[in-house]
Amino acid sequence: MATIFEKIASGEIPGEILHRDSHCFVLRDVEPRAPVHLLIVPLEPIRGLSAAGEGDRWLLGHLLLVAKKMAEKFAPGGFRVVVNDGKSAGQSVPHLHVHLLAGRDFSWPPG
Ligand code: DGP
Repeated sequence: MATIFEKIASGEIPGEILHRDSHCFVLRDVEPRAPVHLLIVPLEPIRGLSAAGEGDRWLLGHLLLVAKKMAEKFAPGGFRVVVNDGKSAGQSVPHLHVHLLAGRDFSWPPG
């Protein structure tokens, strides 16, 4: 079954796309945890980081570089990048995505 992110990428479900290239797209998180909360999502429906392999090396780097590019535009004061993987980490959508959070101070370690 297609994930919510595949449906947004295909246009089946509407979503404001802030960036799109041939490998990924970026949208605002529907449940923002910070004033800036973007999701960088690969078009390839990899279940999560733990399902990525050696062949995904370039794509994984690309996702981080797109996060950096988005941060230059939306998060000039600093940002945090998060990848949740699996139930205990709170992953709710089984499609790899990078959270880009900014616009407030973050505690460490994260909760
Ligand atoms: P995670 O918990 O790491 O799997 O993050 C999934 C995020 O996806 C979560 O913060 C909420 C967001 N999300 C879920 N459904 C939608 C949707 O339909 N649109 C958007 N923009 N975000 C969604």
